Amino acid sequence: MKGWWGRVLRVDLSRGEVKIHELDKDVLLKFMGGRGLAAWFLWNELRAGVDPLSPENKLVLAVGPLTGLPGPSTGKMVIAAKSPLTGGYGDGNIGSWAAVNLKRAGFDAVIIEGRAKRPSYLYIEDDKAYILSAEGLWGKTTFEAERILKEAHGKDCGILTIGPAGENKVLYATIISQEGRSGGRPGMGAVMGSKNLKAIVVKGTKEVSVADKDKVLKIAAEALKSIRESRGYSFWVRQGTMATIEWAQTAAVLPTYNFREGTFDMYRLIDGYSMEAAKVLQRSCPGCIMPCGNVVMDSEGKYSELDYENVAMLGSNMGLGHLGKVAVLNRLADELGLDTISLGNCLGFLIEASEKRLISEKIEWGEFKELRELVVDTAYRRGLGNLLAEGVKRMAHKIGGGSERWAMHVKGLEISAYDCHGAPAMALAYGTSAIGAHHKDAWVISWEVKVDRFGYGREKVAKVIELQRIRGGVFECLVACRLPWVELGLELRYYVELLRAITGYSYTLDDLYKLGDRVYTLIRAFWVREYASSWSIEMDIPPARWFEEPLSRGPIKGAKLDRDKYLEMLRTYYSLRGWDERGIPRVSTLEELGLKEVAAELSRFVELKP
Ligand code: PTT
Ligand code: SF4
Repeated sequence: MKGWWGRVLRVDLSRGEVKIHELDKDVLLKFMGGRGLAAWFLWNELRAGVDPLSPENKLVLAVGPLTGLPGPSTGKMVIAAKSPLTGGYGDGNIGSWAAVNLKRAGFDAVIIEGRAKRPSYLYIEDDKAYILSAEGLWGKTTFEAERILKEAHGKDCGILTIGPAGENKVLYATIISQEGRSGGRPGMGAVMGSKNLKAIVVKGTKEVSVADKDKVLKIAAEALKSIRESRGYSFWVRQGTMATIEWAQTAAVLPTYNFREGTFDMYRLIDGYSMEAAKVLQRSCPGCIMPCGNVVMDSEGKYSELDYENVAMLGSNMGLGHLGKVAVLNRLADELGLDTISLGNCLGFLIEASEKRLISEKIEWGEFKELRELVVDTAYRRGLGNLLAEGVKRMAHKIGGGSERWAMHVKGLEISAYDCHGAPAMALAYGTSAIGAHHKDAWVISWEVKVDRFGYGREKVAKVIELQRIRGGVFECLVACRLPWVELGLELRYYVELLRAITGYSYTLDDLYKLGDRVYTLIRAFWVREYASSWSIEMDIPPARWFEEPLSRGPIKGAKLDRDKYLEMLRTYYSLRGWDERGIPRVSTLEELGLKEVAAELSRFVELKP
């Protein structure tokens, strides 16, 4: 096959074995790569109810036909496993030289299972892999571990590592690369830690064979030209995702004080302009011509790479209006291997719990010194850090006092940095995202704010599904960064044309949309199988705060969601997706998407409607 190797590397850490096996062509055509392949492996290979932190769980790394080839921002990969935070399907998308190298090493995916007896790391190089000792690496931060491994294996390899948070199985520990790229929000770092796997080092030098090389180069050059000449290009290179702080403030969706408000009085102190003034470096994922890794010097004199989500969650959401200090917390999260979004949620929740006297400790909004200590304690599970390490859903369960109403999560995954008091479609996007409350699958809020702020109509539901197809389906399976399309309007036809030139198959955009629907429905089946009789539509409903406590200030003061109307939207969503009124895929839908065998398996756990 062209564009794929048709090969998977399987690593059994318990037995200390590595094996290579062929991948069925039909599976590749049906699930493509990245999230599609990962979901297919996890569906087929995991027993329902498996403990996510046991050796039985599997960690999948998957690239796609576009990964690492000439094109718009293709240095990305998907990392997936059953999530210890949510108990459902979990994944993340990371930009790293590890992605490019994995493709060049001759594999479409790596499946890691078992648990090593001693701390280990995986070294992959051109068709081969070795499990090596990580004795001297265990306990190191992600930055230290990556530097040591670079010295050992050379600068030309790609490296993924976990920090102390992953080692200590913090439920939202992530995997870090290149001192500022993070992947796997729903605890992929904890899964790696549970396997005693500190790092994955990849070196690849093989040439990927494509169907029409000249055409690939031509389309890639046209796409890059279109990116460079786009209207927003120069501003994007200046501020990247950090421009969103100002937009979110204006739209009153900037998470503030644990999502109590959507505006922050000190937003100017943490916005894209403040970042520009402090910027010392610009980084990017491999081969990207629209770099968005904006690095500032933090208040402790160290480099910290900032993104919107990080700054909103560790800044306004905790009442901290000081960019240098926010940058310290962000850099610590990267060094320790903690997801900034979940961390900012957990800390905001804890401060509110303290304010409401549900815990005895006194923690104030914006108190940097205490927050800094709590971040480190979380990674090591010390004191209150042990509570913070569990995520807001479990924290609320432990603290009680009605705190579940303002524990900001869906399905156990903490909400990303968009307040939804006045954004019903975005609330639905969180409610129905494939991994819990993450914006990656449908960042519908920018469209919603522009087009119809407070409506609950059918066109909003259709828009959420359309975005889930493209963002959660197409980009996650190809695998490529979605930002050239989202931020600079790069037309989707470039991706389709590239895919055709790479694989030689005559894909259409509709084929890719169907792929998106297939993968989304397969992931839904995974969730339902895990939760079986306890599955309920409550799983798709965002936290009570947005329905019960109106915004007390700002341009949309008084805004809150309407529960009945949200439920109506959810019913329309299920119906458009071909799922029943419980949000469970119908047999006819599964069959139509080529998932007949999934229907047979799922019907062992719940009764399926025709
Ligand atoms: C992603 C999530 C995001 S989404 C951000 S900022 W964003 C946070 N970044 C973190 C970080 O940094 N350090 C840390 N310790 N934790 C972090 N948690 C948060 O993780 C990221 C970019 C961004 S920046 C976004 S939107 C886009 N996401 C893409 C995606 O999901 N798919 C895709 N095909 N392309 C994407 N392009 C963009 O990539 P998760 P990255 Mg990320 C420091 O991992 O688990 O998906 O969560 O991968 O290489 O850091 O690039 O305003
Ligand atoms: Fe990476 Fe940003 Fe480029 Fe996307 S736009 S590939 S996230 S540097």
